[in-house]
Parts: sequence; C-alpha cells; structure tokens
Amino acid sequence: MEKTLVLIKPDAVERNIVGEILTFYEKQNLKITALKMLKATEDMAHLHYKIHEDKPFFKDLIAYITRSPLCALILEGDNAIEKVRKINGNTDPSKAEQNTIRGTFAVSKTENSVHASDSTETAQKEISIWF
Ligand code: FUP
Repeated sequence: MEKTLVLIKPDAVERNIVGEILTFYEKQNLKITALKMLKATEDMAHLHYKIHEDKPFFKDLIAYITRSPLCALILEGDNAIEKVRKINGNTDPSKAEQNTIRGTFAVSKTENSVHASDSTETAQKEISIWF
C-alpha cells in the first residue's frame, strides 16, 4: 500500500469544491487516512515548493498558496502516487483531460486546484511538512 500527499489548493477551497474533489479520489478506491484544513505559512510554502525557488513563477506561486486556507490529505492505496497524479491531470488546465480534476476545475497553471506528490521520497517529505 502506497501513501501520497495531496493539497486541495486555495482556488478550490474558495469555490466550495472540496467535496467534489474528494469524490474523485474516493471513487477510485483511494482511502483518505488524514485530512486537515489550514492556512499555509510562508515557511511551509517555501519548503513545499523549494524545487521551484529559482523559477520565474515562484513569487506568485507562494502568494497564491498562502492567500487562504487549503486542505492537506494523505491518500493510501495500491499505486497511489501514479494513480492520484493521473486523476489530477496535467499541470496546465488547457492540456488536462476533461475527466481529470484539473481538466474539470483548474483556473490556470498556478491556480490548478490540486497538488500531489510525484515519488515515494517526495511523499515522505511532503507529509512531514503538512502533518
Ligand atoms: P505538478 O507536479 O503537476 O504539480 O507540476 P509542477 O511540479 O511542474 O509545478 C508545481 C506547481 O508550480 C504547479 F502546481 C503550479 C506551479 N506552476 C506555475 O505556477 N507556473 C508554471 O508555469 C508551472 C508551474
């Protein structure tokens, strides 16, 4: 059984679509084993997005992720990391398939509704940031 860290980001919480997003995961047999809502601090945001600190979009990304509450969750299931990234869809909503979360809800490349870990190593690191 694999674990992954998911964030339901501020744009989604602001638009009252947390429940609809959780349903995407639950319907695919992923188990929610931890769930909390919080407002990300600058420190948490910097740790989480450290890999992007030199990118031109970094400042906007930090401002966005800290602007209002988000939901952090741990999902567990067979092949959870790959499965969840597939359910989330492409980072860029204009490239995301229609039946994915981002294809359905994302506003832009930055305000793209959800985050999910991309490896077991990242999942461990991200779980320790948010839980
Ligand atoms: P993903 O793994 O799909 O979340 O995508 P990336 O790791 O490539 O990007 C992480 C986050 O950086 C995205 F969720 C949003 C942000 N981002 C931008 O804001 N602008 C970009 O051009 C690319 C990524």
